[in-house]
Amino acid sequence: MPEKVLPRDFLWGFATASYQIEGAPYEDGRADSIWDTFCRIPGKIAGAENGDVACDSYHRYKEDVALLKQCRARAYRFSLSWSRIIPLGGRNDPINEKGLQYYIDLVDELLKNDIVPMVTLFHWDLPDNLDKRYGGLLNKKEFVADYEHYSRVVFKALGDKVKYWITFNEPWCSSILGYNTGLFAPGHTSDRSKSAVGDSSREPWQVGHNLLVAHGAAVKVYREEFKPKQGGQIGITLNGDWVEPWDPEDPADVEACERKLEFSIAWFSDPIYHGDYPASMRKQLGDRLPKWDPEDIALVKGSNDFYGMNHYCANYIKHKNTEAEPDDFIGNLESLMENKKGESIGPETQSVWLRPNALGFRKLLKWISDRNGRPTIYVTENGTSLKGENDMSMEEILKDDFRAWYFKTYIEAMVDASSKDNVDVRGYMAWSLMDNFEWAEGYETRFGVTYVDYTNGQKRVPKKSAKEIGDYFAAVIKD
Ligand code: GBH
Repeated sequence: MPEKVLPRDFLWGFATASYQIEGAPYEDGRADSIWDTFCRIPGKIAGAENGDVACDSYHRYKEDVALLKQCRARAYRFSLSWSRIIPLGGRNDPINEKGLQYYIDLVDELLKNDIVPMVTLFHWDLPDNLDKRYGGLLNKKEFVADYEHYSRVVFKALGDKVKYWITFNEPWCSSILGYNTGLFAPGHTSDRSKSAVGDSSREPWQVGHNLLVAHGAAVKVYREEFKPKQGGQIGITLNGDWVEPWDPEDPADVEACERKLEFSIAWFSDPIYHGDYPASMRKQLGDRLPKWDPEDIALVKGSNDFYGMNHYCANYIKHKNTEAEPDDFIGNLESLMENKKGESIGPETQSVWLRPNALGFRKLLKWISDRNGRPTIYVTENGTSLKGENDMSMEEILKDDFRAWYFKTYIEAMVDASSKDNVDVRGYMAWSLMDNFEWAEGYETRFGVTYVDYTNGQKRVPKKSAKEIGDYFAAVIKD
């Protein structure tokens, strides 16, 4: 490992999300989220699974905290289930004190163990009632007002104890997977064999816009009503993969790489750091990309105290010579696993989209830092699945050398970005503390550093990577 170069207070730990771990969907007054209802539609989730039990963290949160402690984690990033706190979701709907109490108890348990809570307000599980009532994320006026109210309820209840807030996890996924491909809840798409409703060419761009405005509105609430007393930080978490040209000699492939980063990352970060969408998106999408109202962009521009970065992998990018299809969302290009020479971007994993390439992490950290004026970055997710893990013996599962290697090389890449590329990275949350409900892939794909035995009372057993990640950080954080 490299030298001890990360700041003494570097915040590292593990991440999870409410619907992926909690279970207990009907307990203590919780109502459905769009993921509960989406899972009931036949064919949407591998193995017809759902989050009804998941890791049972609603009942086992003390075990989760004990695990974190055992791993020497300094922080824990988790998300709140909005429909546990305000079951019907809206600003005039009742608040469910029991649901709120669960999170107060979890935060107290973390603090008792000297673990810093980092809270995501929204990790995709919108109260289903809001989708039914007014179209959920598609309805800017209603959604923004309801999200603003929900965020205020949460800041008020938890803000004395929580100093790191993330408004939205990966708005790209809510927009594109929820409203273009239909792979994620609420499953809208133009493909009528998959969904009766949806317009893949327009809805995702409106949803992304609405999420940005809602983010800005919640940040305003926090900064005006809570931050002066509570003194925390707030930001949004964006996903993004690194890109390499399919043919580095072809300027069109090099240009396509930049366009891919703009369509997937700068779509959200440019309005926040620069006050408008990237020109490449405006050019391809025309009036399907919403225009900024002055009041809305005033909320959004400058709204990040930090940049939350989720990152997993890289791809080769090849330009296209044809005109963009109306449903295209990546910038009219091909995203590939192999380059012109037939070299793979990285080894295969259980996730078709994920091939590790640690140098890409270093490069993307620098790209984000350079484009946005050197923001403070917290890496809020990074991790990998492992090919065939679900079918391995217990012994093999617990000896997850591939995952340990992934973390080691990615942490080294981050250290290089920090010490050699002048990137201001101050935290890192590994995905995930434990195996959990992997959305449309059900329980087939495991991302945990802890094995969860779904057939045996959700028993948790730390894998090798759970033990080693703490060693990697001990080697690179200053004493
Ligand atoms: C994270 O997203 C999520 O925040 C987390 O909840 C999840 O468990 C974790 O990844 C592991 O998957 O299927 O070809 O349409 C990571 C970013 C972006 C990765 C969308 C998967 C889908 C590609 N994700 N991508 S595809």
